[in-house]
Amino acid sequence: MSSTNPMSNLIIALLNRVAEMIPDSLVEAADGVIDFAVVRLFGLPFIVLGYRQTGKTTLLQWLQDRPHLAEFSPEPTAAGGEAVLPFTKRVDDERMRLRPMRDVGGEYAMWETDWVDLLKNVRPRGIIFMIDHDHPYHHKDALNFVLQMIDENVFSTQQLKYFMLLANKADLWADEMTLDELMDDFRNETRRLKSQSERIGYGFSIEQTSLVTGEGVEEAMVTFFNAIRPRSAVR
Ligand SMILES: Nc1nc2c(ncn2[C@@H]2O[C@H](COP(=O)(O)OP(=O)(O)O)[C@@H](O)[C@H]2O)c(=O)[nH]1
Ligand SMILES: [Mg+2]
Repeated sequence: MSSTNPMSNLIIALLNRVAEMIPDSLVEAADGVIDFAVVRLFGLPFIVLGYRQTGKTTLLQWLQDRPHLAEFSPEPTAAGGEAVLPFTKRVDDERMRLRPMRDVGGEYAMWETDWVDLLKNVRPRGIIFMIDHDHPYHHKDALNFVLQMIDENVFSTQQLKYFMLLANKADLWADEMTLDELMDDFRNETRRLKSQSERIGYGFSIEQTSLVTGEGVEEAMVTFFNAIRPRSAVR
């Protein structure tokens, strides 16, 4: 379309004039409404990461209300991961549409590929990072990788509102130690997480869960999804 067309020129001039008249506060409110509408339509974007065998697949099953059997023992998630379609979940008495996109594996070889791709594709509003009581050095590596990945992918983490670390499998360790004792191995990483959250401006918390007994899971998910949902500016 040629911009020398007098009608187009008039329309453009009018639109520019209207744009000038809209106060910034209204533009911000409109951003809020757009976020809200996009999430309603496409689902709340979040990702689940963590070293292998920490319960990522089990958590995604739990969220999808797949009945959790005691003997439920998913196969290790293969390279590339598995697609997870958006689904609706009742959280805190509200129906929320959730979009985790993929269930990825936790092997070292998958971090640079599947984890980075997932971050870029989802542009998550929240990250759930899972650990358990075994092999703390692997979880430390994985957590450091994720914190580094957040720093290196500014565009993909623009919407990040919350980082939740789940110390899972509490049924296997909580009798022997407290959450603080478990997290003792992660002092440097916790400090790094805290300082990054302050620098970039996202919230974070560390929660104890067991996907086998259900301990702490519902509460953690309510906190997480409430922290990352956009709120409509209009009521
Ligand atoms: N005891 C115990 N086992 C769990 C818990 N959560 C998951 N598991 C088991 O740990 C194994 C690995 O879980 P999975 O979800 O496949 O981990 P992923 O590799 O991170 O996806 C499976 O056998 C699960 O049944 C938990 O809270 N407690
Ligand atoms: Mg898995």
